[in-house]
Amino acid sequence: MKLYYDPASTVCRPILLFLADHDLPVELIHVDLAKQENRAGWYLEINPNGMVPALVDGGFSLTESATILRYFADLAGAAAYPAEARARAKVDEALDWFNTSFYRDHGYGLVYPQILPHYAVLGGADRLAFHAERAAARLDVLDRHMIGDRPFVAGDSLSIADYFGAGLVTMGDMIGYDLLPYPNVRRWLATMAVRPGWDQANAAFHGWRSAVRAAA
Ligand SMILES: N[C@@H](CCC(=O)N[C@@H](CS)C(=O)NCC(=O)O)C(=O)O
Repeated sequence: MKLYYDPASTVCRPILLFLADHDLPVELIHVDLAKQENRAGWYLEINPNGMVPALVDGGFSLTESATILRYFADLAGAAAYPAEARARAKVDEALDWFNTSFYRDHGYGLVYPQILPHYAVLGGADRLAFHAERAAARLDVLDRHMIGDRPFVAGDSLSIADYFGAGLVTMGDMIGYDLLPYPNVRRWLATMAVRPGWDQANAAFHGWRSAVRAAA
């Protein structure tokens, strides 16, 4: 299987962390977003959205990071994507929440317009303030309702929603997002950050983060 990815991508980092924990025969192929390789003709034939990640497994292909995570988890028979219907539905609920409600306001509404030139058009003080307020409300839901006094976002066990959500929430590091008001989120992220594959899976992101901070 070939996974087309960029190591700094918000939605690729969770897959890299999952692969660090699960033994799957995946060949990693770097599609360098900084060089706009995602817009090259050869890549658009693989993913016409011009985005990473994309998976090609023989004649079968998948786009959408959360779907790839689910597929990998099924292939690995991972406990991180439980088979029991209600447990699985709670994981799916958290994945969908991160990918829609949270990502829209925190990622596309707040962080990306401040650090990615091609999203700057979504910036402006009013828009940023609008999304900042909504992102804070989402984080409050994550902190008090999804995590609460539990260790993970979809129950008592590590799930692919934790892999996914940790990638999205840490995107806020790029703009120095203050997680102080969200103690359960900080505790949860600390749990994820000691996973053996964390540093490697996030190395490119941390390099990018240092560069953004140095330029600020
Ligand atoms: N819904 C897609 C979104 C993928 C996505 O946003 N990928 C970003 C990197 S984090 C990308 O490739 N951006 C390229 C661009 O916007 O030109 C998924 O979850 O896979």
